[in-house]
Amino acid sequence: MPVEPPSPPATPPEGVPRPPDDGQGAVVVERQTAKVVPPPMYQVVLLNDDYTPMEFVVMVLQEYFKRDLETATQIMLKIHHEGRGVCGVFSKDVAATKVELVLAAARRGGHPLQCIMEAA
Ligand code: TYC
Repeated sequence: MPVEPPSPPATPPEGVPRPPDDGQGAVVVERQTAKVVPPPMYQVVLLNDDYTPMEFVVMVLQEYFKRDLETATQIMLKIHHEGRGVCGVFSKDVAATKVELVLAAARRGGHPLQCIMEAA
């Protein structure tokens, strides 16, 4: 004999919110305003100086910001000519980690390269 699947409960189980009742036998579903706010984003910026080799900056952009050689070279030249340039935009934690990694690599290499993060 086939077994019938259990029918769903007539009322939602404990803890499950119910739609409001309008008192006239109709169920009113309220429109929810969007509550999900996107996380604040931060841009990681490299600053120009007179001593860090161009090749090192290009390597940083490739290694830590996953830029291809052509894009990395363009960004490096923009920094060289304009004083600063955006490497990428990230969540707060990721941006902070990138800054730490870039500064650590620069110090290991003996370069004065500066890297900062700022609200995007
Ligand atoms: N200005 C440097 C030079 O002439 C190159 C450089 C580019 C340094 C970008 C830092 O963020 C920088 N060697």
